[in-house]
Amino acid sequence: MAGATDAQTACATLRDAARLNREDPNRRGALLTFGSAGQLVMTGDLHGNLRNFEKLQRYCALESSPGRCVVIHELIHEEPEPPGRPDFSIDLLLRAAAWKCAHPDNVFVLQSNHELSQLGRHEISKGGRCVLGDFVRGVEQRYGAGAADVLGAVDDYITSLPLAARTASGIFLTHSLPDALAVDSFDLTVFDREPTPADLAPGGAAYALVWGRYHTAEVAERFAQRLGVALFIVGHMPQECGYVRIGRMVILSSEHAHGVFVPIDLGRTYTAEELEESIRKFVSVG
Ligand SMILES: [Mn+2]
Repeated sequence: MAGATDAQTACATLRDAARLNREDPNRRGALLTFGSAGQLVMTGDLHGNLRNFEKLQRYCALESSPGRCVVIHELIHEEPEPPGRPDFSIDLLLRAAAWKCAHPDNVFVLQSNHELSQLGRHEISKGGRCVLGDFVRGVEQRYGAGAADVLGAVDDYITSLPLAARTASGIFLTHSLPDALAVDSFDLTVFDREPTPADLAPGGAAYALVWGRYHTAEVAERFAQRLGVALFIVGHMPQECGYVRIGRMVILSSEHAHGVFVPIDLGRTYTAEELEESIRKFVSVG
């Protein structure tokens, strides 16, 4: 039975990870940058999937691979199985925060729309299910009377997340891209500053970035030109087969049995086709 001590440990882990997120040496404003040495592993949405997360940890083997970085995003809000049980994706959020604390120079987490919905308490209704309500029930089951403190530390942690990462080779990593109609007017200066509460709320640039959907190759092309990048790797739009490539953009899903990730050699450039060929399935990881 979880109790106050567990809640204290969880809060300390989340607050330590939040501090590390804010103080990342790779970070300027809301943007992480990676140089041209080593390898970077990028996932799609994880949505509480501990099985794929553990495979990712085994694949990355950060204890013995200090030159490898890993970027993950959208960790919370799983699909409870069987229906009706609480959402225990707080477990993955804590495991990822602990991974960040253990390997602060190797583990990076990006802002996502489910995290922002949790922060803003904007309920998401999914097939009649209350996504935030189920998450809170899961936190209450795990931490009992300490649940409110843990939820407060989760808010601090979510607020600390950077919005995007870019590599020296011109790959831009983000949860999603702005909607087609917002691409040309999108406020790029949001990447230069610590996201403000207004940036993170509906109508804000950070919010628009992580909520955008249904991008065409032409939209990705226009946003790539504005940013001066060659390729995008994103998540957000679920891919039953694990991934899809749309022009300069690769969309990854990491939350199910057909989930994928992509290891990138930071020392070389990629065509979109080469990036697609580098995608790996979690089922291939022992
Ligand atoms: Mn999303």
